[in-house]
Amino acid sequence: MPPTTSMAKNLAGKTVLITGASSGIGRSTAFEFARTSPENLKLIITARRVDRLHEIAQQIREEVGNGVKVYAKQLDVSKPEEVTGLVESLPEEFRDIDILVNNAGFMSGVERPPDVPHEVIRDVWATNITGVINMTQAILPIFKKRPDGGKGDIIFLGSIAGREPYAGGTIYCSSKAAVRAFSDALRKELINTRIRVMTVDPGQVLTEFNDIRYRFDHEAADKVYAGCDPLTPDDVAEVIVFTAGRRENVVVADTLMFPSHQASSTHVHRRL
Ligand code: 8X3
Repeated sequence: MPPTTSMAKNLAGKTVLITGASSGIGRSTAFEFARTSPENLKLIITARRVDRLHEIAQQIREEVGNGVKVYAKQLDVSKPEEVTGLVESLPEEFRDIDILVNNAGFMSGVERPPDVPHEVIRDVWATNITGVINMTQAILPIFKKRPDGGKGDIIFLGSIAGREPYAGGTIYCSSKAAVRAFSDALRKELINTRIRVMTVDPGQVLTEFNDIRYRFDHEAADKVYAGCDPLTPDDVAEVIVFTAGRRENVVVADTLMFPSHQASSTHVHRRL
C-alpha cells in the first residue's frame, strides 16, 4: 500500500460536485480529486454534454478503481429550474455534498459595445454569474446544517480577467469580476462557520475556451496563445484540489496563477 498523504486523509469520505466537468479544467479537476483520494471519494460530475461525462466516469473508474464512486449528471447551470431540482434529483448517497467546484463558465465572441449581441450578454451572465449564484444557493443549505455553524468548501473559478479587465473583454471580464465580488462578500458572510470560500484565478490556460470565444475559428483562437506556453487544465486542477485538501482550519482564500511568461492580462512575453 502506498503511504496515505495528508491531502488524501483530508479528502477521504468527501462528496465533491463539479460543474462544467465535461472538458478542460472541470474534467481535469474530477481526475485530480480521484487520483488524490482514490480510496474513498464520491464525485458528482455535471455538464450539458452528458455523453462526455459518462466517458469520463468510466475512465476514472478504470484508472483508480472502486474507491471512487462517480455519478454523471446532465446539468445546464444557466437554467435555474435545473439547479433548483438538482440535489433532490441525485441518488441519496450523493446528496451529502462537501465540496462544490463552481467551474462552468464561457465566453462567446469578441464584439465590443454597442455591438455585443443580446444573446451573448444573456447567456454568458446566465452561466458565469447567475449560474454560479444559483449553484451556491442550492448547495449551501447542505453545508449550513452541519455543526459549528456549517461546514463545506465552495471553490470559485475566477480569472485574471476578473481582476484586470482588458479591451475586448467587457462582457467576460465583468462576469468574472462579479464572481470575485460575490465570493469575497460570501466569505465575509460565512465568517462564523467552518464553510471555506476559495477562489482560483488562472491566467492563460489551454482549453476549449478560445475556440468557443472565437466561435470555432481555430486560426483566430490559436493566435491568442501564439508564442506562449499556457497552463494546462491539469495545472489548474492541482491547485483546486490542493485548496480543498488543506486541514479544516486553513483557507487558501484567493489564488492567482500564471504560466511563467505572463504577469498580467496583457503583459505576456511571446517567443515568436
Ligand atoms: C480566461 C483567461 O485572459 O483569456 O479566463 O480572459 S483570459
